[in-house]
Amino acid sequence: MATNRTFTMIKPDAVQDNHIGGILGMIEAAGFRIVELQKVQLTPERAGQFYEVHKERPFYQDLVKYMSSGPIVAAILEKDNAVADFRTLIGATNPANAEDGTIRKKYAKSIEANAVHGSDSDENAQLEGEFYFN
Ligand code: YYY
Ligand code: MG
Repeated sequence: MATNRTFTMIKPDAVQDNHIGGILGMIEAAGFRIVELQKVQLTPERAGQFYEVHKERPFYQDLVKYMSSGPIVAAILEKDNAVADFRTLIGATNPANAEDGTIRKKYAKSIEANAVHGSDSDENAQLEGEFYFN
C-alpha cells in the first residue's frame, strides 16, 4: 500500500531567491497537506549524514557543501500516494529533463541546485522525516 506521507526540502538557492512561498504554493495546489515545516541551516556534517547514501558518488562533496551553504526548509507532506505523486510534481533530477508544470522546471538552476528534494521510497520518507522532526 502506498504511504500517505513524504518528505521534502527546499534547497539553499530556492530559499535564497525567495521561492519558499512559490514552492509551498505549488505543493499545496497539488493537493499535499503540510504536516511539519522547519527552516534550518545544516552543518556540513549534518548535510553529509543526510546524503550518506550518495557518499561514493563523484558529486557528494559538492552536494554537501551546497546543502550547507544556506538555510533550507524541511517539510513532511501528506497526500494519498505521497511519495510517487511528489516525485512527479518535482520533476527530473536534471532540470533540463524536467517536464513543464514541475517544481524543478520552474525553479531549478542546475542539476545540483535543483530547488527541491523529494523522498524516493516510503522507507526513506520515514527516515528522512525523522532526521528533522521527532
Ligand atoms: O532524488 P533526486 O534529488 O532527484 O536525485 P538523486 O540521484 O537522489 O541525487 C541527489 C542530489 O544530488 C540531486 O538532487 C542533486 C545532486 N546530484 C548532482 O549534483 N549531480 C548528479 N549527477 C546527480 C545528483
Ligand atoms: Mg534521491
